Amino acid sequence: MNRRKFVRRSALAAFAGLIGTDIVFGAKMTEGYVPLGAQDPDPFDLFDKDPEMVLLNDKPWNMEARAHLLDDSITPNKYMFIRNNGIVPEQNEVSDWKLTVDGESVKQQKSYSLSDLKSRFAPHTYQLTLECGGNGRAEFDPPAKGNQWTIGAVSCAQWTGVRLRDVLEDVGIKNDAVYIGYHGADLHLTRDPNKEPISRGVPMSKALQDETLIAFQMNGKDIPLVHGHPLRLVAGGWPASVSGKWLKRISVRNKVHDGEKMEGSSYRMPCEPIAPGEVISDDDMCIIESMPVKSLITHPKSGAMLAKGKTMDIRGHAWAGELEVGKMEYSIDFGATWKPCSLEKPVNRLAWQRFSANIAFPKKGYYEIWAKATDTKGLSQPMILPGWNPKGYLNNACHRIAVKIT
Ligand SMILES: Nc1nc2c(c(=O)[nH]1)N[C@H]1C(S)=C(S)[C@@H](COP(=O)(O)O)O[C@H]1N2
Ligand SMILES: [Mo]
Repeated sequence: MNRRKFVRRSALAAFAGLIGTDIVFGAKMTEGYVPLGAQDPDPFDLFDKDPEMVLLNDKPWNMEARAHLLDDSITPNKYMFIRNNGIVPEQNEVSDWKLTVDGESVKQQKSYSLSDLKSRFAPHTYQLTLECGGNGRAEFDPPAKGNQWTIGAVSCAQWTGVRLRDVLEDVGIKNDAVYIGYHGADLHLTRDPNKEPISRGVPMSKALQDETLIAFQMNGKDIPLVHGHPLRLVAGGWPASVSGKWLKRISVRNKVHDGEKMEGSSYRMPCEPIAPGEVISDDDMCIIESMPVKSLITHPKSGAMLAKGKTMDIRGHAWAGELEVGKMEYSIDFGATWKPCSLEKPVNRLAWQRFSANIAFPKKGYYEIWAKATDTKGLSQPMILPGWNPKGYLNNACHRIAVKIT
């Protein structure tokens, strides 16, 4: 048999293997053709996502929500954005999953099974805002490479797990501990087992907060595979990149964690503002910690129409990283004047807050509704794009929707 025929037969056999049955007329398939049954599955089905979600990338999988899909107080899985840096791990070995805590600053390395974690530590549940540091990147000019997130890389689900602090206390931490770093089970895109797609972390002060969890449930059920099943770190209010999925190992470090995507321009901002497009040295970049104040109008959907004489109910969510949102306002005159929205307290620290308002419009025509949140330290969202930076992080400009009064 010649080489070409051999390659063709093995390709056919591989396809038949993927599909799970013989391809009856396989010999008639054009060379190079990939049968539908062997192509990547529909990601909306695969990850239980609503078809209105927006797929940004398939290698790796990245998907964002649209503003009106984020209307629920507690984000359901179907509207939760997906941000992967590598390949979602296959999970056949969940029953013997182990979490290891090691590093220079542990007294002695220790491992826990899932049932150890669940039986030996008290469970806690918090609703936690997770926003990708690159949410809003699409608006930067000159453009920043990476997923072109618009506004939908944010979620606020309910997470249940044990406190990282309780586990660290059980392990025994030395006085020189500075930082923790996570290691997940996902594969690097090159499939090189010696490379990690991402390994980030937080300073001890954040690691030891009540709300920093090693979670095993999301919205009262096992965490969905793509969001970190069976175990993930959740540290709300910081760039979601610190919330490590598929958690296998936590290292307690005696220096700032130097894992993948901790250095260079990854998740770091110019310590002092720079001009758009300016080249900046790594030494002048600072690690992003708390996320800035931000908000989203989740109802109505942009483009809504309303009959003249009626008033419009708007609502949405606002959040402010480590802080609370203290004030929420809206404008219908391009930011010239602002009126107050009513604003609820968060259900717990680090959860987003519901706001609402009832708006009257003076006459027929086109309007924009702009929403602006102010944190408890008095910092507000900018009306236009904030400071340009090489990777396009931290765009917290006011969200706007268009409405027509007819
Ligand atoms: N192991 C692992 N953890 C990870 C990532 C990843 O690629 N691998 N991505 C991070 C980034 S950049 C973000 S924004 C969040 C996204 O979480 P989600 O996909 O559950 O919404 O997970 C973080 N944790
Ligand atoms: Mo992210």
